[in-house]
Amino acid sequence: MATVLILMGSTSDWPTMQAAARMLEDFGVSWEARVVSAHRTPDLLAATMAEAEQGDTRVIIAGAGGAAHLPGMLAAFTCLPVFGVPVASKQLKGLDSLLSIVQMPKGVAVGTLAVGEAGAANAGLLAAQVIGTTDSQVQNKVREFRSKQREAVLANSKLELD
Ligand code: RP5
Repeated sequence: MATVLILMGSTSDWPTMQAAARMLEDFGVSWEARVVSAHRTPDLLAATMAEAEQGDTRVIIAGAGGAAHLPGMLAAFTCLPVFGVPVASKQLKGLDSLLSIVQMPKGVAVGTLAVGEAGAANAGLLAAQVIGTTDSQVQNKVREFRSKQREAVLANSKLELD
C-alpha cells in the first residue's frame, strides 16, 4: 500500500479528490486511491483499514459527500491520521458533508479540510507536510512550493483597472 491512501465514498468524488493526488504527485509522495463506502461497503472499510495498519501507510485522506460518515468511520478503525474532505453535494452544496465530517465527538479525531477541490488539494499538501517531518526531501519540496507561490503573488501584486 502507498504512503498516503486516498479513499472516497464513490467514483463521483474522484474529480474533486484528484486534487489531493496531484499535490502528492508534485511532492514525490506515493499515493493510492480507492473507492470505499461507509454505508455501501462497510465490510470493505474495515478490511481496508486493517490492511493500511499492517503496511507502510502513514496518512489517510478521505473524501465523501452528503451524510459523509466515511472519514469518521475510518478513524474509528485506525490510529493513522485521517484528513477528511467534504465533497460538494448536489442538494446542499457540501454544507451537509462539512458538518457531518467536522463535528466528530471527542475521542476520535478527524482533521477536516475545506469543502471541495481546495480542501482536497490542501489535504494532499497537509499529508506531504506530515511526511516531511521525517523526510527532508519532501519537506524541501513543500518549502519550494511555498516560495514559488509567494513569488507568483509578488509578481502580480499591482492591480489596474480592467
Ligand atoms: C457519498 O455519496 C459519496 O461520497 C458521494 O459524495 C455521494 C454520492 O454518491 P453517488 O450517488 O454519486 O455514488 O457516499
